[in-house]
Amino acid sequence: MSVTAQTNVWISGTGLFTPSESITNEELVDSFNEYVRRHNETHAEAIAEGSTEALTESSPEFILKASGIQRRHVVEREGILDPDFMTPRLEARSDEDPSVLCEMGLAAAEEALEQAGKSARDVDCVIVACSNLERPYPAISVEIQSRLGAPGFAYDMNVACSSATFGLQAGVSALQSGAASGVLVVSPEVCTGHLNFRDRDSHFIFGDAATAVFVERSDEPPHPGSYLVLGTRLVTQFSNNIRNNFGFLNRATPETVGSRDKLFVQEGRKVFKEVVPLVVQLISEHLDELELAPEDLKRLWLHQANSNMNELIARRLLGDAATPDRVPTILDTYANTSSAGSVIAFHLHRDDIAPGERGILCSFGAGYSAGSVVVQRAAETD
Ligand code: CO8
Repeated sequence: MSVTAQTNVWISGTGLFTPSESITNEELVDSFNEYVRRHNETHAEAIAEGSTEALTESSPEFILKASGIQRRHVVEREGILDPDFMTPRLEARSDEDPSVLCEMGLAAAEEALEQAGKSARDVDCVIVACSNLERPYPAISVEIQSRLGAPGFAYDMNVACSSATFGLQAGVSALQSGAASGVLVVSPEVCTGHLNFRDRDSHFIFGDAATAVFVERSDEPPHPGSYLVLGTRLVTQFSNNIRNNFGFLNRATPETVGSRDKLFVQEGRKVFKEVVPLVVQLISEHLDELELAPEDLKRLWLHQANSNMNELIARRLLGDAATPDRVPTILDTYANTSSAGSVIAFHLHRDDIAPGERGILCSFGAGYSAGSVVVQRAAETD
């Protein structure tokens, strides 16, 4: 499904919240390997008998080579690095305090509004679009709306790693239909809360961050740094290769509570193989529809899951012209922040785009789901 902009809709501000704490690959692997040593020592007899398998250590060299990740920002590092706990440890909050996602999202939202030169009065729709919501209700978006003091309406949505681009499409549609005049799409991601730090295959993949994008309707560019949305396009295709079975029905089958599938699990190789062609097809079809060619894109702000995956996507689209500056990487320092990834790349790597030049935000992940948003920097004469 795609929407080609008929009314001018602009991205006029973006914001990023980065947690102050971070973990290097070496620190993460030290903690994981200590867990492995303890596990193998405790189960030495069963391992010797062959009734239990010994766990294998992780390595920082593998992580960097397989993913491009060097470190990740996290909401809380001590709990993650404690081999007895291996989960972020957060203090309980009262219902009167802002929730964790609200606090992170609010920080990003305030920066996006400041960049756009707008206040909360200019926002009449808040969409929280992210992979895992802290609670079912009340919606985090309504909490953010209330704390900002914005009128209008708000709702939460989840399309895993593609949440932000799906949220942008919803925002653009609301602006074009007249349902809203200023939309904040907020993506707070505490990926470490649903990552199994005891799983060697995936313990290194994710980090935490929050982003916000302000979109508005206007005949003229709101300011010279604004980006006109030329079109959005979405696609989904069911797959069990990335899955998390945590949910409210777990308590109805208590014998399954706490099992491995109640956190993030994936078949990483299959995801790599199947998602690359899906994304290349999505971008190619979207560009065709807009009568553009890959060469017309100055920058590809891609989802940040794996640097090898992004290189391959870029090479299939651009050939030898797929240089690192054209396809920026932020996952070396942020790791995979799910829906926030492509927006972080856009937030940090767009100042050198010249007036009138174009680029694409593209996300992809569980579902499978993929979304693209083609944008053009305001021309000088606009
Ligand atoms: N240390 C050392 N060696 C290791 C480790 C490790 N930690 N892990 C695996 N190995 C070994 C394996 O045992 C294997 O050894 P052998 O060859 O002897 O069998 C070898 O390394 C190769 O293993 P893999 O085939 O698994 O390694 P890959 O090269 O495929 O790399 C990746 C693994 C990095 C996971 C890669 O497959 C990948 O990035 N795939 C794409 C994944 C992707 O894009 N997923 C999207 C998920 S994000 C999303 O949709 C959002 C979900 C919601 C957010 C969830 C938040 C928690």
